[in-house]
Amino acid sequence: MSTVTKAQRADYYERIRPLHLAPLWESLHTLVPREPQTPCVPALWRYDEVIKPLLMQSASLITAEEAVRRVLVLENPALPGRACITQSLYAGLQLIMPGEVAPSHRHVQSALRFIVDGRGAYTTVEGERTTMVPGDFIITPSWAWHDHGNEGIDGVSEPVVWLDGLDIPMLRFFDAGFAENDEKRMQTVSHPEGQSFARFGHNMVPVRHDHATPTSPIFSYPYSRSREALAQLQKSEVPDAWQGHKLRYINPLTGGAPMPTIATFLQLLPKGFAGKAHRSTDGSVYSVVEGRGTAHIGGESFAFGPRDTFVVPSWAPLRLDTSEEAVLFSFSDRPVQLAMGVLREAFL
Ligand code: 1HN
Repeated sequence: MSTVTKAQRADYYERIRPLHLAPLWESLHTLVPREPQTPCVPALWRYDEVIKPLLMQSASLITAEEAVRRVLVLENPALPGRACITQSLYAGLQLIMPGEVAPSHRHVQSALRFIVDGRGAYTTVEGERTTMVPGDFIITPSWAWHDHGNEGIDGVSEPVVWLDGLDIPMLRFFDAGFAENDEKRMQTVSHPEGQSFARFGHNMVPVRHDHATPTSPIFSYPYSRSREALAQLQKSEVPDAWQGHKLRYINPLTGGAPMPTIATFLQLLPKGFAGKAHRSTDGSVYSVVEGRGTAHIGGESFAFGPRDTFVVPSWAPLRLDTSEEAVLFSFSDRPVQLAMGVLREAFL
């Protein structure tokens, strides 16, 4: 075989290419790398200085109605044009102005909303309306009808912005996406606000509800409740050296993640926290709710403040420091990796 030349191999590759054949031995190492080799890079989007002014400009260019959803997509800088922030997740910042309506539709893709700025908008999911305030985490399950509006609250009428997180790249990967527009612009509200939270949001569930759904029956996890839990923990336990006080949101029917494809978390880092580095195979998107600090991701450092969004690629070491007490929301594709038995984490 030592007499075989590079040219002979190249000639062979040329001959098999038109037959839609490829030599595995040329790509084996990149197909199964020794450790994750993500094309994604870490990045941070500043809200107050960059995103907010640009979103407000978009409002003078297009209405929510015409746009259907007026969103600035947060694209991973290394994956332009692909509408993804990691290989598996989509993220965007959506604006709805007072009086606007984002019309009713449904799709197979699951969505989360994390309210970033402003109050008085609502989303209606399967006939139940939820008013949004900053820090609330809201779910739109797969194939659930949803429309959004902004009618104001307590006399306040202001632009409302939230972070959308969807499993769009996963559905694209499986070529399993369907979508449908509603005949009505807005759904008829058929359940009183707060009904799903009353049924499922208090560590109790209705006795005659016995089937576990893959998506949490709670549409809205209010910030006031989650924040209170973190405040109590801060008084009573030592913060984890890597992640501070970190809780995961659950589907109360299963104890698993609120959505089959996306896990969500809320964590409190005390003022002056200097976290140890950790990494995991689930790349994560973070939204800063309160406080300031620095996220050291791989070899880069990003100063963060309220309403900023940043992305941590798969397997990139993350170290969090704070100069003020900080609260961070985050989401990742962890439930999918857990179902596949491939999730790995390292606390360094
Ligand atoms: C969508 O339906 C929403 O309902 C937001 O607010 C973002 C991105 C891609 C496809 C559908 C929404 C979306 C989306």
